[in-house]
Amino acid sequence: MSYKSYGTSSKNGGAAYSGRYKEGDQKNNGNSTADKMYNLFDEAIEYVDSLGIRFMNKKKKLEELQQRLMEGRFHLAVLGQFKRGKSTLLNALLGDSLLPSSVLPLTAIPTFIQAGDSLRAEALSDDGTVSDKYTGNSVGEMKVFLSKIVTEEANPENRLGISHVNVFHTAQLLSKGLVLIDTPGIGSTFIHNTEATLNFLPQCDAAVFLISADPPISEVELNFLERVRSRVPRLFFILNKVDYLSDREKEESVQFFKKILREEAGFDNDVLIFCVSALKGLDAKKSSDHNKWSESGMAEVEEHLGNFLAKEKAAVLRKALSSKATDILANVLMQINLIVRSLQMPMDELEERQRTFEEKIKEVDYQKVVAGDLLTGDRKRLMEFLENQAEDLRHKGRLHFEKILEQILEANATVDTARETLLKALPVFFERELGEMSQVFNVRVTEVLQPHQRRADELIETIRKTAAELFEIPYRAPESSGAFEMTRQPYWTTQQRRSFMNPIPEGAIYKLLPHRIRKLRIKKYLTEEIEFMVFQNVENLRWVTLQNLNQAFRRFSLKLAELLQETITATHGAIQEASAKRLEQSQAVAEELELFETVSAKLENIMKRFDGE
Ligand SMILES: Nc1nc2c(ncn2[C@@H]2O[C@H](COP(=O)(O)OP(=O)(O)OP(=O)(O)O)[C@@H](O)[C@H]2O)c(=O)[nH]1
Ligand SMILES: [Mg+2]
Repeated sequence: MSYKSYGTSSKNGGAAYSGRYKEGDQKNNGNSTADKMYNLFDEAIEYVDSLGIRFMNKKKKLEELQQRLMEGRFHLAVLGQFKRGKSTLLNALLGDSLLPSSVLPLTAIPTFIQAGDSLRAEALSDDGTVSDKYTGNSVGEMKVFLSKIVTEEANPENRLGISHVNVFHTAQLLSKGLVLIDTPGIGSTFIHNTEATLNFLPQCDAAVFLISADPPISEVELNFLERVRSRVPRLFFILNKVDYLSDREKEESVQFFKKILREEAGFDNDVLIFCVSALKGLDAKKSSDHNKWSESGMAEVEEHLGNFLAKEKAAVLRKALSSKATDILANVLMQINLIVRSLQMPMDELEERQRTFEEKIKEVDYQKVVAGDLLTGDRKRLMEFLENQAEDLRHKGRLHFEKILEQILEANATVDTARETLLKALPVFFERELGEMSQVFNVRVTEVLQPHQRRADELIETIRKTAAELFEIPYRAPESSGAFEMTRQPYWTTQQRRSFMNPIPEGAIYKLLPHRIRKLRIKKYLTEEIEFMVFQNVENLRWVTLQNLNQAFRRFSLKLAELLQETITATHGAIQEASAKRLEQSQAVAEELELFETVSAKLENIMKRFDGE
């Protein structure tokens, strides 16, 4: 079982995706806007760089933002019943027979495919460490590597304990930050895969659901879809294997499918359905046959993914990056202004203001200690809440499994059947609880940290505002909150199936016992086992949640300390440095003033352009 992070899941109420990319719809605007912004970053970085070593960290921050603009990840999960052709579809998009595909139910471990300089892969264990990797840059070898890990046949019941595999690929489609996720087919191998997929979905930005005409949509798929609807922010459909169908059959299939989706799963009539032959598409892509690629229906899918989805996400990302960039530049400008003022101000006045400022910093330091105490208190309360949740879950779990046991024994089941039924029910129950618990804690952690976040922002603001007032320079409140940012990287939860029960002691004498007594003994024995297994599983879940809580609080405290230090260096440090320079009475003062005045005009202009984004 593994949690990689507290993802703040985006829940848009599960509106099925109904918009459709139209030809000419700002087709290249996404790219050109991104390019424009990329250049703006270049310009800003260059000017900040010209200010010298003391602005290094600001330059680095701008570079990081520029990098994020480049990477802007968009997570798209490919879902569907086993054998619908998920792996083949992804292979077609990549243009390589990379992911193992077969007529037998196959993919058992999710695979995240993302942009990379060369073809390589890494398999991650449940605890987040890399357990195996491939770096050889050969498609054939990569397929062998993946087959060893992601297939049910080579890695039965996930004995290797892999949580997911990262594949890095050079495909153009991925270069704009699209991450494709091949998922294990629902309704096949592991019963708990369905729960794991459902828990994973809210963290993805979109999902594609694969169906095919033959066999028609099943009960399992419909049940699954009903639950998917409310969990995934965007969803669209692909009717695969249309090479089996005539045009008329294809049209009938689409209409039939729309009807089913509407009547059985509550979707709108205008859901987006693409018709493709992934197999044909794969052939076409491999032989660079453009006509065949279009005929396969894959060209339309590729265009949709590349332009529309990536663009949608990119617009949100660009907005966030603009305001962060503007804040950084505002800080640089403030620092410049402080230095300029300190260089120009009469010496005795400067010393006086410096003293007042130092007093204020001492006050902020004290408030920081108070804030730390409050944080420790909240952390303790959250830990207590976790203990209570775990206790409730133990109770709930015991009742749940004892009820199942009761039902099985009433039906006069054998020990083996009873054990098997309990084993099947185990992952289903705990995967669901895991998902719910993670959502409860996501909300709690965000709620608990919010006031601390505000307090942290206020402390930082106090320093900046005081500096601005004391030195009579313009002050600009930050647009984006900088102290704490949750990382949103989807995590996949896995629960290895292990045999949690010891064989029931069935000696010769035991077999001779009367039926009623035997049944009682089975019940007593299995009840003890249930107790143990519930305890163990809740313990796992509690431990993982605890690790995440600790990590969230640790990250918050570190970030706050770092930001405060940075603010003090940028203000107080800048003034101190300027006053030291004054004492040297050097020619450098005049030169520095000139440089700062020129660059500050340039940066103000760049900020206005970022604001316009
Ligand atoms: N005729 C035809 N066969 C296809 C097409 N796409 C996939 N297949 C075949 O369908 C079978 C299953 O394909 P996979 O890509 O392994 O399916 P999957 O959904 O990844 O299956 P699991 O990993 O088991 O969930 C393979 O034999 C593919 O060759 C298609 O467009 N047309
Ligand atoms: Mg597959």
